[in-house]
Amino acid sequence: MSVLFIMWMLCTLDLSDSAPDDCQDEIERLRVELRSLELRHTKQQQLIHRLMNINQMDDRSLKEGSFYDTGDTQYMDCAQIFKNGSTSSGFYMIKPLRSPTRVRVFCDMTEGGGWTLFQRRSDGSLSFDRDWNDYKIGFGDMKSANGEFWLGNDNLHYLTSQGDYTLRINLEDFEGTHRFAVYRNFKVDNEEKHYQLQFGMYSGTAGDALSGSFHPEVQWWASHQGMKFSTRDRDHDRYDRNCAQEDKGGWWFNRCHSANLNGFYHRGAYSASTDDGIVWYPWHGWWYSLKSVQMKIRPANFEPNEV
Ligand SMILES: [Ca+2]
Repeated sequence: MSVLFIMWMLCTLDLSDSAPDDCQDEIERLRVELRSLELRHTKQQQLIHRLMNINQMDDRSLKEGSFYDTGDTQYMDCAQIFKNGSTSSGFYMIKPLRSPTRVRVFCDMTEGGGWTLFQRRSDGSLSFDRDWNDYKIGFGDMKSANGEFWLGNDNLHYLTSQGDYTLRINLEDFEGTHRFAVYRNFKVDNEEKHYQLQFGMYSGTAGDALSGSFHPEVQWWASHQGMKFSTRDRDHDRYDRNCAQEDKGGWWFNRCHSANLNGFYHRGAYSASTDDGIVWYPWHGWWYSLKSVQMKIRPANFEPNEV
């Protein structure tokens, strides 16, 4: 506007080199240019608003986690859903063969796809220091894409009793390093057998905490092979006191553990009266609590689709 004003002043005072008509033409040209600039500015502002809205929507859907309705078709696990062509990670309904009801689960379609996630730790927002019934039926956030939860021991039994399953555990520390552990032949027995744990051969980068094979001398008390599930109110461990109470979570305790993935969320190196953190001993020892954990299963005979 100031340029237009100066031009108008010069034209009025007739001090410019240009003739008055040229002067008016120049003012008109500048006016048109100014209008066009204002229009472009408005359009850019609208575009910025639209982009900001799209980003907010992305944040919302990421936070809430997407639910995929597969209709009346009954799938026994996430591997079947993946094979049927649904390859996006998110929440689905499944019905394991022996389950009396349908179950909402998070299907992790990364790392080859078809993984049914049964445990997640991500930020310490949820307490895992819970009783037998909570662990039996499951608890936690089954809506957020990164929510913390335990799918439930009954569901774990229904899932793993319908075939040969592979367990994959993904771990991350507070330095941003990722490690994993894979166990073949993962099986969880029923409630009458106190959800007894069985697993086969280990492979991975995190070390074999579950069998305690990292140290033959501690294996007799640190291995989780064949252990029954314990909670603070149901002690089935091999310790004269109560591991679940001391280590603040339900787990297949021995006397007590070399892995405590349902432990207290301490955030990295910690000191406490017991090793109650989110522990994976062969990687960070008993006195380091991990940042994030995912435990998931997939049929052993699953073959990822070739892309
Ligand atoms: Ca005990």
